[in-house]
Amino acid sequence: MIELFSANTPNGWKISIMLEEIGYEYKVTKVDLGKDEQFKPEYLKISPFGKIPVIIDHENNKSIFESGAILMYLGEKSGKLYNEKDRLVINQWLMAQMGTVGPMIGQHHQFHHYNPGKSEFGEERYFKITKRIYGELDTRLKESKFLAGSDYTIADIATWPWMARHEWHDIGLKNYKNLSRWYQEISNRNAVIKGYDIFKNGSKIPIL
Ligand SMILES: N[C@@H](CCC(=O)N[C@@H](CS)C(=O)NCC(=O)O)C(=O)O
Repeated sequence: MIELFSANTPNGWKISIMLEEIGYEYKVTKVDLGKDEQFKPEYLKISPFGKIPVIIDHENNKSIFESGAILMYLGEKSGKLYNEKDRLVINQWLMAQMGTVGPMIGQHHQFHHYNPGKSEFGEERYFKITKRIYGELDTRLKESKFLAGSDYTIADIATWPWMARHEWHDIGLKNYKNLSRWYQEISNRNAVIKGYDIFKNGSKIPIL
């Protein structure tokens, strides 16, 4: 059984979606970020930077932090969504999500959604970068059905949750034809619908 320490955020949804996709038994332990539960000494033992998500694999008592590392672990363990033939390409798109898509769009959330009016520089900078990311993903998805090729993989699972915040971005996902096609196709998957509703309180995926 896998225990997932998480919150209702894009980085958290990545792992509940993956666990639904591979059909593993799991339970979610909520980490209340608003109450700083991520900084409790017990939690810092399994998450040195005080972040969600983390998993504990109770089959072997391993704990794993960093969503990309967790996706790779679950992909290898299950033999699903991280195929050998495309691994080099999957790794690149996964790392691009970890290093660029998530951190940059995360800043856009901070300046544009949570703290508008506090920094014109921050708002403009991350709006522009997020818009560029939309364009870059759209270009990739014009030539490729999924991010790492013809198969749906952990690279898509890592990236889709950031697009599921598209209403916060004010960029207009609909205007990006290939990115919209990809977003819609993944949004229709049962595992994604279930994994998005991580705390089983009826959360629905934002429509296009
Ligand atoms: N690179 C990390 C980022 C995780 C991350 O930033 N998690 C956020 C929620 S989406 C968090 O735990 N924030 C709490 C904090 O920074 O205090 C990963 O992908 O696992």
